[in-house]
Amino acid sequence: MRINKLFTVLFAALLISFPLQATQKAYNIAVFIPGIIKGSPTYEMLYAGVTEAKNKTEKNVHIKVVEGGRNQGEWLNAVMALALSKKYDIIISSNPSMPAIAEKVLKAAPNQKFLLMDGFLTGNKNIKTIGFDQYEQGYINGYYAALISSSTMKYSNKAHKIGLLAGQEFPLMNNSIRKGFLDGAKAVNKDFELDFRVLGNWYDAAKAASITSSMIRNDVDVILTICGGGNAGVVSAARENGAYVTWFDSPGYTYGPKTIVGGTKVNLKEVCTKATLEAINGTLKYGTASQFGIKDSAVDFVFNGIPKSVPKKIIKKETKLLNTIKKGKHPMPGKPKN
Ligand code: RBF
Repeated sequence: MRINKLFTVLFAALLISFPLQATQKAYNIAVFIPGIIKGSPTYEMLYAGVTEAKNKTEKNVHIKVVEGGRNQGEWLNAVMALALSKKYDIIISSNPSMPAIAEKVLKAAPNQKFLLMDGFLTGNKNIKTIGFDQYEQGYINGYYAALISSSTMKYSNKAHKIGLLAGQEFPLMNNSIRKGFLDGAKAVNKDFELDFRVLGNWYDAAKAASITSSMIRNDVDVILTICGGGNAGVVSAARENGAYVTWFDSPGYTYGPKTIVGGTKVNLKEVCTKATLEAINGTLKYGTASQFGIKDSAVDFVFNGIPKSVPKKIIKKETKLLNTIKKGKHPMPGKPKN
């Protein structure tokens, strides 16, 4: 009889707790991609980072991914619609133009929370930004590009010219990445010049290939490519016309064996996973901006994958540069102050 009673109590307890679990509110994340994921290293890492957080947590997390597409004029309305739907606990996105868009959206949807990677903003209590030291990333990339350009490798010529193809111009591109890239090259030899070109979008691989060919005709022998889906055109033109490419933000060697000779990375995926988990657990510090660089191991050179054609001497010099920067012993007088 007593046992029967115990079972009844247990059964009742189970009945009560099941519906409770089922109705436990899910944490809803909207991932807004300002462009398209495929071919854009930072967006691929953003998506992978949020997905990893969902896999790591025991909480019930839903992710909705929205690609904003090529027309940047449509992004504000797309993010606004996500916020006004009031369906999402957080909107997660990435690129330096997103903090300004989020601020506009917050005027109409003041309770929306944002986690924005690759951007910088402090003082808005709904927005957390996490950025990387792009000057440093440009610098270590440019130093390596100049070493390749000065080498006796097959396609390296005598001219002290390296190139950078950007999808579009924006302050971080001009003041940090482009400047760091040239300053790094000048640390190898002050005669280095930069052939800087702009694709005008983040997808046109055919146009990127034709601009690349023109750079190579202009004696450029190493090109840093930062133009999303356009990167594929840079690699194919460099392969056909005899030049080298360096990659940015993520390891890129597999996209152009022998042609892609180097690359730098940011650990956006790992940092995004950590911040997303904090958001889910309610500990993310909104209103603040985090900035990570080489010393934090958040920006680095990718040694794994360098083709055999690259002289060991170059790899040694790049390793030495990184170690000196990590120890705080490599001055970078041109670095912009935040
Ligand atoms: N980078 C990409 O790889 N693909 C893109 O579609 C892309 N779109 C961008 C749009 C804007 C308005 C801005 C400011 C930057 C964009 N970037 C894009 C650059 C990206 O955020 C980052 O700065 C670079 O990848 C260098 O780390």
